[in-house]
Amino acid sequence: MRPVHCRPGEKYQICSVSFSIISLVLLWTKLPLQHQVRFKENLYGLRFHTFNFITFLSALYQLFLFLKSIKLYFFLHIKCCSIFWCAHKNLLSFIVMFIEFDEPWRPVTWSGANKEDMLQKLRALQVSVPDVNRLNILLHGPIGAGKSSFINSVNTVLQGHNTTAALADSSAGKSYSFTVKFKYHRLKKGAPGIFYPFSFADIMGLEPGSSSGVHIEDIVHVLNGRIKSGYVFNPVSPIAEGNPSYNSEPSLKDRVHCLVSVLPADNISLISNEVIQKMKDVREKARNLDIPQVVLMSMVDKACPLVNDDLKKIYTSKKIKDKMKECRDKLGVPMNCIYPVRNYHEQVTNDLLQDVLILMPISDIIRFANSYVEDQVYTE
Ligand SMILES: Nc1nc2c(ncn2[C@@H]2O[C@H](COP(=O)(O)OP(=O)(O)O)[C@@H](O)[C@H]2O)c(=O)[nH]1
Ligand SMILES: [Mg+2]
Repeated sequence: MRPVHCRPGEKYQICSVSFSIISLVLLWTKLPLQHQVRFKENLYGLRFHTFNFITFLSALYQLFLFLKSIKLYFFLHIKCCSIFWCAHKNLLSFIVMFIEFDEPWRPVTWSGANKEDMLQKLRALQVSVPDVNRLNILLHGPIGAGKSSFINSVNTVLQGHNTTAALADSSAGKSYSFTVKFKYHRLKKGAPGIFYPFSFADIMGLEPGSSSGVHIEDIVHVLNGRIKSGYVFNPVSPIAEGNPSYNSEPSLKDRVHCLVSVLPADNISLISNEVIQKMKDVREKARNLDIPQVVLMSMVDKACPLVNDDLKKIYTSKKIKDKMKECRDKLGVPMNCIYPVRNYHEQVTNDLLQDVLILMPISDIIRFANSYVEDQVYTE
């Protein structure tokens, strides 16, 4: 039998069309990312990842080349191919969404031993001042930022299973605040009736307009410990002195010992200037009282597909760093006060990476609060 000989151009066409078919099949079947063709390039210390988009583009381009060049000579294929390769490379540098740093810019030990170590420190914690039986942490921020979810997440990490300490609102519209009652949430510690020496208050969300959301004066009262647990916020007017929930003689144990501002990473730019200004005002009042402050950036999974895929990339994702810089600029806080977190909101079982990421800010918040209490008593 006579052997079949292909001309070089034909060979290229066969390769080209096979590549197109494989790429389109990969795309069509939506295989998990790790099974897909990935192109990686190193440029100025940044690693570029290309996903479905590039696979799709190259498949289309190869198909186009094949159809167009059926009647052309081989050298034309080579030329088109090099043009395609240059275009491909340039395109890579424009896909900023998937840019990743080679090394994490904030080191994290993602091990079970580190998690246990942080948990152990929290279990062994004792407030430095005997008169203060527990540290009060106040969370504030726009509605739907993930404040209640963060309290639930901390509880979930400490208990080791799904919890609902501060009910999170899952209504889609998010036009009103779900948390109206002022209440410090205590977190159970092993045996019945025993609690961790710290508690969280998740106040009604900050909303634009003076007649909605919690009144700024009420937040200042909370900071000073003048509002008792159980008070229902009135957005129109702040608490009156004669109110039974008004504490006219607050002591150090009633005050807020750490203020936590919560911002959602996925839509920081959409938060109105009015709400940001309210948050800045609260922060200023807290600063005047020397209360330590921390910023939590929630919804990191929604903001960055890389992080949604693998939480370990939280400090290598350029997108997350950019979002943190946006928080820094909006609120005027240094980067070392900002912690990105992914709350437990749909999972019902604990995840090591998520636990470590939640324990990092919590350990610092508790340490800052404890040293604030200590400073208030022992300085002077
Ligand atoms: N994807 C994602 N959703 C979150 C996260 N944190 C909270 N959520 C969801 O966002 C919505 C609002 O959260 P919530 O805690 O009630 O916000 P709050 O108004 O600040 O207390 C809820 O549906 C949560 O399930 C997060 O880190 N990632
Ligand atoms: Mg809430």
